[in-house]
Amino acid sequence: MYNLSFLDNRLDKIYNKVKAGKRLDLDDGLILYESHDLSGIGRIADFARRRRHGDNAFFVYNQHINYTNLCINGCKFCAYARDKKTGDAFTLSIDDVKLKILERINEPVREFHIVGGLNPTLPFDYYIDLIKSIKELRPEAAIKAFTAVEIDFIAKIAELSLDETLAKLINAGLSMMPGGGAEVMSSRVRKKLFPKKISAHRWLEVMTAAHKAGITSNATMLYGHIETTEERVNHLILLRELQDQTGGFSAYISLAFHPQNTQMSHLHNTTACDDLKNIAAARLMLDNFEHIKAYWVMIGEKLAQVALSFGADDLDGTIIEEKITHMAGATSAKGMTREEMERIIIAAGFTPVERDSFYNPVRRQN
Ligand code: V47
Ligand code: SF4
Repeated sequence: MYNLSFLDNRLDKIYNKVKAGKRLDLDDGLILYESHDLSGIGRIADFARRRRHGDNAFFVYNQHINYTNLCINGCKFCAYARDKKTGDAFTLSIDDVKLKILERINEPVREFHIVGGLNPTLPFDYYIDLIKSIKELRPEAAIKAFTAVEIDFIAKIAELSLDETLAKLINAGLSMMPGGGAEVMSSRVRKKLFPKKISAHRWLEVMTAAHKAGITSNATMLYGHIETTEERVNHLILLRELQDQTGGFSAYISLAFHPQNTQMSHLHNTTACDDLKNIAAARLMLDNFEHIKAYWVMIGEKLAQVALSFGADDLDGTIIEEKITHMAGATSAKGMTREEMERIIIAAGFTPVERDSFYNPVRRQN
């Protein structure tokens, strides 16, 4: 395992750095994305992955709740949002949310993943009640809710500072934040695809405030649209720098762009090679992130299984009702059972470890 040879000899230098625990730089990141030695990149990422996690592969028993699809941001890559009350626009009342929780109350759900659009008709109390009512029904489960984009919006609605808003949400039961909304941290891409969304600077500022307030969060990158390789690598470096400062990121997830039903439907879906490279490059560039997810909803169950040998150590969750990617044409299942999750992990040669939101093992299958 320790002596690897590569088709692309530029990978020798990268492997030597990784073995010595030295940090990769922008040029190394560019090589990882540009090289066609896919198996070589994968083997280096697998080395780094096994050094941290051996053959453990994590997943969580979770439930997604999308509380509204009304959104004022109009991002061009989004198939989920509606900008006004049309037939398929929705906002869940607190009772609707409770019903969704009660429908699955007999299942061992350990995490609620709650995200939605920026809906200006919802008052601050809605967000507090949403969290409190879930916590009342499911005190043992963690609530991972609201991207940095939503937190910024909720603070404006509440007319409170970022710190005050976070404190109230945490007091209501918020225990973690998902990593969405970062997209690609480039002002060029932002201007073209999501000009109304908060800037990269603000996304990082919200995450810093959340970490300082004592909660962890995830981080993402949306790739496979108009971003350059350099913009991808810079994005990873920005995440790494923040992680150096706060240590508050728990996992990184690369999000493969799905073009169907978006304003960019002329673009192609990402390829398997690009999906795997994104996961491997993240494992190697993000040397201070413990967990790299292969989000099976985006890349499909089969490629997610392969991604476990390309640097990923986590398959995210069972989910059951995913909307955001499926509205943009995802062909993966809408959910997986615990048994399916364990089956694909074992078939890939890894040991399934069911975890909670904070990566404490809750069930291990040997
Ligand atoms: O913020 C929107 C992205 C994100 C599309 O933190 C799209 O554990 C692809 O962040 N094609 C939501 N992506 C998903 C997300 C996430 C998922 C799973 C786990 C976690 C976590 C976070 O999806 C959005 C946006 O960046 N997105 N539209 C699309 N057409
Ligand atoms: Fe709104 Fe998020 Fe969709 Fe952008 S990606 S339009 S912020 S729901």
